[in-house]
Amino acid sequence: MSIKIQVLNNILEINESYAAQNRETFEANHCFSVNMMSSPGSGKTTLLEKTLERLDPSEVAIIEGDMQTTKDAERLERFGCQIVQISTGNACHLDGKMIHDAVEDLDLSGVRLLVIENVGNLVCPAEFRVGEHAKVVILSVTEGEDKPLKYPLMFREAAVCILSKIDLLPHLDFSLEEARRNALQINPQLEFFSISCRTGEGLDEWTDWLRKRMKG
Ligand SMILES: Nc1nc2c(ncn2[C@@H]2O[C@H](COP(=O)(O)OP(=O)(O)O)[C@@H](O)[C@H]2O)c(=O)[nH]1
Ligand SMILES: [Mg+2]
Repeated sequence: MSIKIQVLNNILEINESYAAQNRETFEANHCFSVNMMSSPGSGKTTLLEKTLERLDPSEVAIIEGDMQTTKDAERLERFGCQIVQISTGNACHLDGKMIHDAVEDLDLSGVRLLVIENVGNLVCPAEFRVGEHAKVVILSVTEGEDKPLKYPLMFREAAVCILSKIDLLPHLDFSLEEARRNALQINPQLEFFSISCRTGEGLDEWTDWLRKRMKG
């Protein structure tokens, strides 16, 4: 048992060292970095598409983490921004080294925003810092208000919680207020955006938040 714990500690220590190096690289390039995490299908790639419609794609780079396919990267190709795909195979999260290696394939000069789309999963991605400035968790209204309580680490680590697909609210019993209350119980500092990528509601507020952090 103690040997297992030692191994895990070493893995996390090595990860922290890569995360610190990554952060230095982001800082040196004046590049704000966000790590987007959620369950599969809560709308990460769709939100990225809508975000890229509103920002200058030449100032944005994307790292796409996916276990098997390159489908998300293909969806974003039309914007012309730099994209690196990480295929994690069986791994359920991105770690510091994967981001370190991906960043080597990017030219960050002139890039003001790096968005990392993590593997869809509300558990493991929260355990591995990758050097990002902010973790953003997306919770779609079809997932239930209780998820912040069931997956507390994810919501504790996040700086921002996006409540997505709010156009579906009329068809559901989901309470935005209860979801917010549950998330704040885990992390009182969380900032919220309620967004529909279908109607566009909330997208301006979200992209304004990003713009303020993209250094000149
Ligand atoms: N109604 C509705 N559907 C959405 C919204 N955002 C994403 N979707 C749909 O949800 C599904 C999963 O979206 P995707 O962006 O691939 O999720 P990801 O797996 O988190 O990257 C797709 O069918 C999207 O069209 C939204 O705001 N409203
Ligand atoms: Mg996706």
